[in-house]
Amino acid sequence: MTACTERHPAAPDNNAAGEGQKGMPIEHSMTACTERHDVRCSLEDLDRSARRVLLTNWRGHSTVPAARLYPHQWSWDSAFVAIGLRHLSPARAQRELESLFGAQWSDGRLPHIVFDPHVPADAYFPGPSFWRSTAVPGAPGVPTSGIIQPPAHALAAWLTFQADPSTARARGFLPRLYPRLVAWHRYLTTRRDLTGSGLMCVVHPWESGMDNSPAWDAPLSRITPVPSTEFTRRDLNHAAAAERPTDTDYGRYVRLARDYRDAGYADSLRGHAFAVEDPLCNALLAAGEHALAAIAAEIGHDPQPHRSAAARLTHTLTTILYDAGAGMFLPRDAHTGTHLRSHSVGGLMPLVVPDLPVAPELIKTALSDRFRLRDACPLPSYDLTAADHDPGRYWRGPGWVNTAWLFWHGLRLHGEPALADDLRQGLLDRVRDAGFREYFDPLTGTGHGTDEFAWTAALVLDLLRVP
Ligand code: 2M8
Repeated sequence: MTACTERHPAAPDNNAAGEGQKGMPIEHSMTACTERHDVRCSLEDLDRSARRVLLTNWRGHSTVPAARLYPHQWSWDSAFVAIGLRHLSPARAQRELESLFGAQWSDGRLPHIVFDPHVPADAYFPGPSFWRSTAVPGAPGVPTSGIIQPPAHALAAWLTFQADPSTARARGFLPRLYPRLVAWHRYLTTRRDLTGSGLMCVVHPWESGMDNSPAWDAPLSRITPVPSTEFTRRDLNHAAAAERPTDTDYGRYVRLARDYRDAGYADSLRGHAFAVEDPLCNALLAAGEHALAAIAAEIGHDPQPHRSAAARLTHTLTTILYDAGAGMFLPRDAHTGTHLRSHSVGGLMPLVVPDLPVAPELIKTALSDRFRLRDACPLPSYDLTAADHDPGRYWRGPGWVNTAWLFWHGLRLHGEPALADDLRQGLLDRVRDAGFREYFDPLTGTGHGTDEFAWTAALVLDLLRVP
């Protein structure tokens, strides 16, 4: 028996923004299917289920990734959520991004979590009392974390605008967001260019979005873990330990975050024990500069500086992080100057960059035994042939819908519509069978992590609706 994902009661009407496409209130089209079916649910059911997840996770101004495991606003999650939400309510998709940028720091940093003050303090660790952001000059009044996440926001803002230009223009969406996006990219290209190479660094595995990736094992092994007796994990209340990071790795995450906090969130190579030039983040930054060029042109600013920045980033990314032998990009340890020779999905993500000179090579690698694009779905987060590939543990093997969506977007950009369509179909089938899970065994399709996961729902909606 396969599971239809539309098997829970309808969400309460918390549709504060209220508007769906073509003026239709979102909740009018909501009906609940309470059955499990012997056959796959229809695409209409899938669409309805996805909308329900986004309604349930909406908090009046932004969307939580998952009500219990992640009960606040996460940065790159909101970018992906906006990409799906734009099909339901363009205004709400705009608010998703606006509320995130409302918590931007004065140095341009966009925090990885914006905490909801109404959520109990012990619902998530590390919470506001750990990060102590409100005591930092230049941080907003609302509590946030002090680290960042991959810069998917300019791309999301441009896609959101394109869904409904007239609403966006009426709301002044891009003129208000553009300076904030520029400040965000400036923070990344200046304060986070820790080596002077022209690439940004992540200074914590959480910043990469692929937190527990084996790619970080080598630089992380230099970090002394904080003993697990000194903190209380909350994630294990909501997810199986076998699917989450170990206590030792958590202790290292806590050490890095604590040291950053205690240094006043100052950025320097010496100050960061963990510093990595990451292909995924730098690729999103380059793709984001292309999006900023389009945004600038739309609102009457000069797009040329963004085009130049995109070309510069693309060249530097390819020159420094592309490894011809591996046929993919590899992260570089900023302290040792050496590539981290593990094959994670992040190394395929530069396919989102228009004009990438090595797109065919990346696609070939995606089709190889390491990633098996034709039959492993979603694209595995880590090399299927590696001895330590773990199909159920977060970011150490399972496939995620967001990285698969980015690759799908890249396939379309680089003239591979047939492969893109197959990937799209595979993703929809996976979610129809297993539900809106956080991640999936790429070979069996078994769902893992939390359920009702917002970016899975949002990106399914996008896949269903983009022509
Ligand atoms: C996961 O990360 C958070 C920390 O930021 C966690 O494990 O508690 C990652 O998958 C990350 O990419 C994602 O943004 C976040 C919320 O979905 O969860």
